[in-house]
Amino acid sequence: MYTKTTFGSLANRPVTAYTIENINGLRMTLLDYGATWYALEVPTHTGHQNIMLNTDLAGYAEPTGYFGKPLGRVAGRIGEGQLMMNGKPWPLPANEGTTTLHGGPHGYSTLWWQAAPANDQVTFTRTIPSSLDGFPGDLTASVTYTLTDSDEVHIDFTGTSPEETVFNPTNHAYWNLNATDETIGNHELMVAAQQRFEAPLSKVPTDHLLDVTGTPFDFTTPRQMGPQLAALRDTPERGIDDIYYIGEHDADQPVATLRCGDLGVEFYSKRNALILFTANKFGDELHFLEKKSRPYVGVALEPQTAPRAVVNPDFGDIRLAPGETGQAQLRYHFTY
Ligand code: FUC
Repeated sequence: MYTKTTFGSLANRPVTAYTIENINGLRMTLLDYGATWYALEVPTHTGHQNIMLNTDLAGYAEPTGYFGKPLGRVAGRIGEGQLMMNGKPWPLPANEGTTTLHGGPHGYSTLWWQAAPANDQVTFTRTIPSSLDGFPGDLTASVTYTLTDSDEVHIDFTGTSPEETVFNPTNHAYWNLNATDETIGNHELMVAAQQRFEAPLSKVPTDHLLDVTGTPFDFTTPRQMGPQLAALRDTPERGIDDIYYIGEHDADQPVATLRCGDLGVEFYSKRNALILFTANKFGDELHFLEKKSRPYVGVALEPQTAPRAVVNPDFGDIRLAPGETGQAQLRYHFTY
């Protein structure tokens, strides 16, 4: 069953929320603005507990308000604001210096979507003309969030365009599994990757992979995050904002797991990379409804094809041929 409520209004337009609850009492709430994953509430002894960072509509409308939002057409950073399409440069609008970040200034996260709710899922659809987001080809896109009775959320992305384009979406949910207002320092994290991409201060990755073994970036076996982050406090980033390279892997094995006490999230994806971002510089400029904004207030895990695939096909293929339907799936399994 789903319930539909008016969440608020933004730019004189009503924002609608859809809440789906499964047979175990697990609840997911979505917004049509930004096709946003607003909340995931687990049933506990003392009632429901939301484990995602969420904010108000003003916060979601900020250009960097990526909380729980889908990122597309291309998640991550495209350096020098340009693609190569059939050997020719295709300039893109930039939104971080000369970089095009998370689909650029008019990416998925900034748009209004048409919602089609059903018993256990909501599909958000829309067309994104090339003239709107600056990427090649008019894209017909969908983002479907499904809550299963086996306590999984599946996010299915599709995209198709009459002209050749690029397609590499993900979701930017931030997690904090604490019932009280603590940071993610007490969470235990596993990331099934032995390498991360080297990146200069621009965070646009190079082709060079760095071994994480024995470094504060090493989560190949479950590690408590606090001590790892403390070891990075004197680096320019003061934490983790890195692209882990997972490579080929068994899709039935989680690419990452996050735990805190009785609560856990397992992340499944067929794709070869995962961005791990620990909100290292968050402060008073942000406002979350249930947690005070500060460094490490949440952690984002963003499975995707390695952003470097934009320039180097050795790291994956994100091209979408004319008329072909691009597909990507993220799966989250919750334990509580
Ligand atoms: C992640 C990071 C970025 C950025 C964004 C909000 O994807 O890689 O650096 O801060 O989220």
